Amino acid sequence: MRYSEEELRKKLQLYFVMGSNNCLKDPEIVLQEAIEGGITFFQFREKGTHAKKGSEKIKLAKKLQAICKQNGIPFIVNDDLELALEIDADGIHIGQEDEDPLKVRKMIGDKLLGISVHNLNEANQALAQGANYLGVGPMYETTTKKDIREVKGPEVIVELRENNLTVPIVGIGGIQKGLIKSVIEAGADGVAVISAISNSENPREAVKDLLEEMK
Ligand code: TZP
Ligand code: MG
Repeated sequence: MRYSEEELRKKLQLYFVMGSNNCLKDPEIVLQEAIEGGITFFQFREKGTHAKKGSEKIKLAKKLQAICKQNGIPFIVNDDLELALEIDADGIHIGQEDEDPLKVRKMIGDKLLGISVHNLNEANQALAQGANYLGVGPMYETTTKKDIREVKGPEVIVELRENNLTVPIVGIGGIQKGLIKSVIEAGADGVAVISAISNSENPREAVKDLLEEMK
C-alpha cells in the first residue's frame, strides 16, 4: 500500500464520489470546486443512466485524474479494473456484487482497494481479502443509488468497531449536512458523499459546510 493506515485514515475524511450524471454542471468544474472546498479523496463512479462508456469514459477519467494529481488528491476508480490499470489510478473500489477481491488484489498490486460492506460478516471477509478501507452503508435513505440495501444507519459502524475492526472506514449513503457527526461519532474515519456536493449549485461552499461539521 502506498499510504500508511494512519495517512489513509486522514485522507478519507471527506471522500467525494462522482460521475458525470451526478453533476449539475461540467464534472471537471464540479471536481475542481470540490477540491478548492477541501475534499480529501475522490472516486470516479461513472455508472447508471446516461453514464459515459468506452473511450468517452476513459477520456473523462483521465481529465478528472489530472485534476486530482495537480492537487494531491487520491484518485480511485469505481468497479472498473481495466480502467484503473489502464490509467494507473491510485486504487479501485468494488461492491459485493463486483469482481472477486482476491483477483482484483492480484491485478492491482499495492494500489488501494476499497470494498463496500453492509454488515460484520462482509467486513471480516473484505479484510481477509485485503481491503485497505471499507465503505459502510447505506447510512441513510438516498435516491442517488437505486439498488441499495436496507438502511441500518451508523449503528453498523459501531458494531464493527465493537468487534475490534480498526480498518479505515467511511460511511456512505444519504449523508447530507447535519448528518456528519452521527457517522463520525459511530467510529467512521470519514464520510463518502455524492449528492451533498455534486447536486449543490456551489460545490466549494457545500464542501466547506460539511468539513465545518467534522470539527
Ligand atoms: N453506495 C451506497 S449508497 C450510495 C453508494 C454509491 C450513494 C451515495 O450517494 P449520496 O448522494 O451521497 O446519498
Ligand atoms: Mg459496484
